[in-house]
Amino acid sequence: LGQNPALIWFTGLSGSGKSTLANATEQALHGQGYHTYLLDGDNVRTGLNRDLNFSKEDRVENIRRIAEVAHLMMDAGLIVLSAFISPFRSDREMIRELVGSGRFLEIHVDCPLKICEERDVKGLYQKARKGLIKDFTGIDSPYETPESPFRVIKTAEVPLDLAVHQLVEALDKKLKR
Ligand code: GGZ
Repeated sequence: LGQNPALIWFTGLSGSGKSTLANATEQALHGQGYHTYLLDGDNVRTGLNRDLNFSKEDRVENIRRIAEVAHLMMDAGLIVLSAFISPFRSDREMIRELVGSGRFLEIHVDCPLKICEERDVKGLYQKARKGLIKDFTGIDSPYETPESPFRVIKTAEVPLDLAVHQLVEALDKKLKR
């Protein structure tokens, strides 16, 4: 199968469902014969970027390194997926320029803060509200909403299976040679 390298960039709040959506999308693409790799906090923030925290500076550096690694993987011919909050618009525009605007597929994983906070899967929002974690996105650190993403997925409204189906259909056209 001929594939056009691309970077499928999932951005959104903590708890918005980025990792879940990115994982399911990767599985679906893999099932269609695409060669993929998923970059996320589990394989990047624990290794390559374990020296970085959540200050503005460190988040910028986190995203810069991820973009460079993704770019290398694209050179190797892969469809790269990534799931990071990536809260700053300027960083996401930097990635778009680095990899080429036609190859950068920005997906806004859109879930209201209120719902992310109610779910609070890891209890981090509660800690942030108590001041036990500082610089928490959505609480005391900004999230800049994408202005013209490739797709917006409203994870509180659309079931995962349907979201993946719609996304893969839209992606397929861009990814095929
Ligand atoms: C935001 C934080 C923070 C702070 C720890 N702010 O829901 P999670 O737990 O699994 O995902 C969040 C993850 C965010 O890392 P990213 O590399 O995606 O962030 S960024 O793109 O902004 O560099 C959350 C956890 O790390 N976490 N402290 N202060 N999220």
